[in-house]
Amino acid sequence: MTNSNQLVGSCTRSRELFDWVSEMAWLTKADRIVWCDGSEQERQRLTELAVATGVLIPLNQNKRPGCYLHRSNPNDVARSEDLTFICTPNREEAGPTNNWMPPKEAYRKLRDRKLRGWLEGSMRGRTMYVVPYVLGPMGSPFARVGIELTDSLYVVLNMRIMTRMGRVALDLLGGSGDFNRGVHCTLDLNPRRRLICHFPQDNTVWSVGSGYGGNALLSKKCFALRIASYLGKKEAWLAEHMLILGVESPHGEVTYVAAAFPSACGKTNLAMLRPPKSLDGWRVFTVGDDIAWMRVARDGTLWAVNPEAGYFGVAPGTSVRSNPNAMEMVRRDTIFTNVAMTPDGDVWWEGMEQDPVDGMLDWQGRPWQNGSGDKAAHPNSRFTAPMRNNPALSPSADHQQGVPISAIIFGGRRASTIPLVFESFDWTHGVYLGSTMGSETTAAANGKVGVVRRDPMAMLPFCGYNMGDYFSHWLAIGGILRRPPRIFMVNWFRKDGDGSFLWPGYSENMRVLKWIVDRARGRVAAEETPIGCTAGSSESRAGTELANRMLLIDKGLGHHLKDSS
Ligand code: OXD
Ligand code: MN
Repeated sequence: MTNSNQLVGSCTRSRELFDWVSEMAWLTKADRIVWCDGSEQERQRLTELAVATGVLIPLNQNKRPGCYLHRSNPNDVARSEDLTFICTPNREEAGPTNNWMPPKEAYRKLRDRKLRGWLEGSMRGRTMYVVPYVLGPMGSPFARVGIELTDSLYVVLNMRIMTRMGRVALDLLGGSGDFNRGVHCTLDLNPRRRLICHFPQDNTVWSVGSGYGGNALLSKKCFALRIASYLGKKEAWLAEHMLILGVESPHGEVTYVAAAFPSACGKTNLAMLRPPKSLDGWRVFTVGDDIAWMRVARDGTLWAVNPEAGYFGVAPGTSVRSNPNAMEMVRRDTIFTNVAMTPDGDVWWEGMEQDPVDGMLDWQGRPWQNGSGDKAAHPNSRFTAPMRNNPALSPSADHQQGVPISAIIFGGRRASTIPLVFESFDWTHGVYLGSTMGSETTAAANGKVGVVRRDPMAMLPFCGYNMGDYFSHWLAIGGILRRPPRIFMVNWFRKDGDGSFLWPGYSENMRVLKWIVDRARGRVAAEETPIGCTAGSSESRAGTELANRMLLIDKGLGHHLKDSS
């Protein structure tokens, strides 16, 4: 039974927040309510509890200080797109690409006492954590407050890394009632009682039956993309599934680029890219690796912030060659999910480019035999790491106004048809390219992997309203941009007749970025073709020669490329 005294210690000045937490505590019958303050003592206390209850397994603290392993329920390893709903008053608002449920029906299913709603009494014997968080840099006009109520310690500890979490959020909220209301309960992790419901009109998300990141860290896909895209449409801004990076030239000039790729198609790697030696003097800095909130400034330029404070990256395929900065980043303060464990308490995954050692445990904690054909790490195993540990973090990552965007890239995973890079003729054509984009599915979502599907702007699973209105919104934003970023399309994943990747990818993508930056700054000419503007023939010849050379040097690279995150 909830003790209302426990709510008194909440330190919120928001009556609406207090009342809402009380209402949810009453509905779920949580035994205890813990308001998270984001302090270091709290981290230690909750981590100890997570270890004591088997939620986290400590890794070798000499090798990986502050690092832990979590093994999820094997039925709960990826986003559940089929169980994700947009609950708007009418179907039209959710549009043809979203699952739709009327809000009344969703609320009834989850909370109606007579119908034994799934949340009714769902936290009996459990603790309800109140997780206040801020999306966007502190002090930024972009910043928004969310509150996630959850029964999962794993979620709390991940939210600490992924967002600016704790007292800072309550301070920012003050007495206001303007916050995203997120309710999360793992129930019994039964896929038949799993639902992720979004109520854009109520700025609310209710997610039950899953502990997986994209379903359960409500700040991420639920608030920062689905709900935020709806708010962006109402308030004339964009919430996008995009990384943000800064490219610094040898002369110290920095150009910011945002890039949309579907899940597990290389956003984290591109955002953290270390250029090859042959492009000495060029550097890449990460502003964000997954989500961009973008606004048109008074002077008609586009500015972006990363709403998050950490990265929830795909582990397989991450190596010293593919992403040296990520390998350095995950040496400390990282929660690994569903990777393999070595006998000395370190982590391992396919594509790490280190030989597996004897005596490893696979992602489910079972002894793993090299050569058995089974994956040691789950293909969608993840690391959750704070952005401050990224050696390539941009000094502007916490900038209140964000960074000015000069170029936007759209990219899918396509074995054929789409060339390495080309530029749209203008904003409208760029919107057309983004909206017709296709990509092969990956392990980031449940379902078949490797099937080409349309994934407009990499937002198919994340647009919180009608996709047709979303395209109109992009066109309308183009109408108020006085200096629109140039829009490009890329494809790192094209294969030859033998099934080998044609482009080496990873650090060599710097060559493509350089061309994009040079185009955005009006420094190089391009050839107009029916599909758009392409690199002049000398550049493309050089690119093809380079790709061929790389393939000869390392025919085996294609194998690793498949797992890029
Ligand atoms: C992610 C995803 O986790 O897109 O970022 O699935
Ligand atoms: Mn993503």
